[in-house]
Amino acid sequence: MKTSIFLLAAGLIITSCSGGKKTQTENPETTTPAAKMIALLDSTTASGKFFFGHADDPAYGHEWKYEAGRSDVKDVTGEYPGLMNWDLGMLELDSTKNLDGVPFHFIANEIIAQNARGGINAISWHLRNPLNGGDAWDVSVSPLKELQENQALADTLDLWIGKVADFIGSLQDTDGNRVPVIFRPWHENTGTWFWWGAGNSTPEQYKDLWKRTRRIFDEKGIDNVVWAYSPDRVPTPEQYFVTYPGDEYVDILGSDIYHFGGADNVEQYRQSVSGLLPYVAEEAAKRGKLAAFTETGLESVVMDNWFTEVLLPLVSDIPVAYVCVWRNANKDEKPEHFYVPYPGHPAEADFKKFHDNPKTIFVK
Ligand code: BMA
Repeated sequence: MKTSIFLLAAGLIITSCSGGKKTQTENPETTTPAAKMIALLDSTTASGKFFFGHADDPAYGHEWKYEAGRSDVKDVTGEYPGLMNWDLGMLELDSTKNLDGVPFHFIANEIIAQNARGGINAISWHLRNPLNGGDAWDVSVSPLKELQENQALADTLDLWIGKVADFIGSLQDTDGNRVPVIFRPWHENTGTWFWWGAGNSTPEQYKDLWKRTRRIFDEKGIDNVVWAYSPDRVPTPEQYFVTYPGDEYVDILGSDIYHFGGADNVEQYRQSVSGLLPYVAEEAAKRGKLAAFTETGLESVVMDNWFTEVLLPLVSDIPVAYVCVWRNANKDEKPEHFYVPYPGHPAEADFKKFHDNPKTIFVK
């Protein structure tokens, strides 16, 4: 991977990116927004640093909502997170706001602003269940088991995927260039809680879903997506690849692993992470892909030293391009549901220390 960056810098055309193909002819892939972001993430990984990410960061925090320029991460550290995660759930229904009430025009503007300040953006999608209209967690019916025989259902799903493709394709900077984003659809599929997850689809049906998604994006010529595969924890590392769609569909190998149970469960969390992420990173390197810790966190940050004593040592030696924690829901809605400390929280000083560590990337 390093080689390709040097060659790029020297103006030669070679790519190690999207689709796993390496070509040495004139290749538009080297100049697409996606290819540029892959090169950036590649050099970040090579430098031993990682982007620190936070979901919905400038939209709302534990004690505020929609205050221009505000962010709980910035309130504590003085900088924005290096990565922001955004969710497109409800875009498929033409709603103006996502499932957590964040307006889609706000999301688009903030993605563009984050890109302009040198940060990066990732997108998740908690979409509705296309078979019964329930939410992403509605597993009472399994659309993927019926997709082959149910053309109306397939049409709905294709339409929904197309809307997300159009939204992502519409993200442009002030020069009119598409803004690259990491898209990690169909996440946490090794868990049983989403309608696309384990128990609600076979591995083949799940892989077909990825292929369908890629086909729709490719047909629309969307060239600003870096594709991330992000299953939840798996019992053995080998199981990670049971639902893997294939190297031609994926750029980033990631995983979502949360720390549940506070101080009593630190060892369990450590084992879950160190039992999988190093293997994932090694596989990524072998396949010419990137690795990332796509979602993690300790809800309410109930350990005052979690960022520097638990998370940082755990990921320090694993070559991941980014580490993302989940959102700081507003206290009026979900008072316990936050993953970075806000001013006055007991973990504030530790998070500041985490920010000051040279390995973590935040942006001004
Ligand atoms: C979940 C929770 C939910 C939220 C969803 C999508 O983990 O934070 O409250 O609706 O993510 O952001």
